[in-house]
Amino acid sequence: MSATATHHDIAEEIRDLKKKIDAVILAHYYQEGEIQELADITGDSLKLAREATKVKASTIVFCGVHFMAETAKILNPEKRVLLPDLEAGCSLADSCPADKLGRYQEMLRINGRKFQTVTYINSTAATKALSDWIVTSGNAEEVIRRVPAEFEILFAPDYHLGQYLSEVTGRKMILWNGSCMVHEIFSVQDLLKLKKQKPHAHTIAHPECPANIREHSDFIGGTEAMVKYVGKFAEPTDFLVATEANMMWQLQSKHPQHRYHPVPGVTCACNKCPHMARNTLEKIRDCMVNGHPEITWQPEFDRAKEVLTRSLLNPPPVAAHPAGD
Ligand code: CIZ
Repeated sequence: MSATATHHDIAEEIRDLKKKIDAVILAHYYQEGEIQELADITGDSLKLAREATKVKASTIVFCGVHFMAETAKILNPEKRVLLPDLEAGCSLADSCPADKLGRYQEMLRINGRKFQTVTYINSTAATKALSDWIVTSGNAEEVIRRVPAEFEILFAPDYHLGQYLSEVTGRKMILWNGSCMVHEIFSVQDLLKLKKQKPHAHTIAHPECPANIREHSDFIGGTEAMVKYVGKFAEPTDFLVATEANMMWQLQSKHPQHRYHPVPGVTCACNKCPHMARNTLEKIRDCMVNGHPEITWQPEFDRAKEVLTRSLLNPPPVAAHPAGD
């Protein structure tokens, strides 16, 4: 293929490669639209982790960031998992290295605190391996309610998500001081300006947003919950959206009757995750041709697998109705 191959040509190459190497493409909602369009499955971390366990193909090409591809590998050790750019990281995962978390847990134990560690999926496998539970924005409330009441909760690494979960579940939490570089920078002044310009618009915000954005929102939820929420509006409606800007593509494609307006950041109006942006069509094609970068099994994956399986794949059974009901 020549250096001047268009995106259309590369997309065609990728479609051919999927058959040739027996691969499926999983893409997060924060990927560029052209990548989501090519994917066999799109979703948030929870949906993608669950769907990865149902994949029949021998190779998963994961278009997302490192911790997501790592999760797919951990839950499917027998599959080959390719990540187009190994450097696609996460500011939240970086904020909570396993050694630092381990030292903090040790300090709490020495001080006689009885706690369980609940960790956001945006974390490394080594950090997950030190945790009792893993949550995503899609199942966090449900998992928090599974933590026995006699334990305090150490919530890592997202301070804002932890604060939000503490508010909605009433559980006191010891909060790690991490944040997402994208959700952290929404400008409340610009949101208020936008709300004045569009007084009938509904504001939907991700729980990774700081409290000053959440308190001006009509709905707070992860990306999957946002898709469901806007789908309940039959009439064309304006939505002000406070999450990664590529989510607009997914909302537009599922519910095109509405109008979506990204809430601007303090320094720019785009709010795109620079890590997600590392994956490009060219890199997707190249990883399928070359068979790398590949996520390979690491010693900490065994323990991370136990926690991930319990937290994401084995929700508690729905309470049975008493006999005679
Ligand atoms: O759960 C995820 O995938 C993240 C990181 C955000 C969201 O709500 O989709």
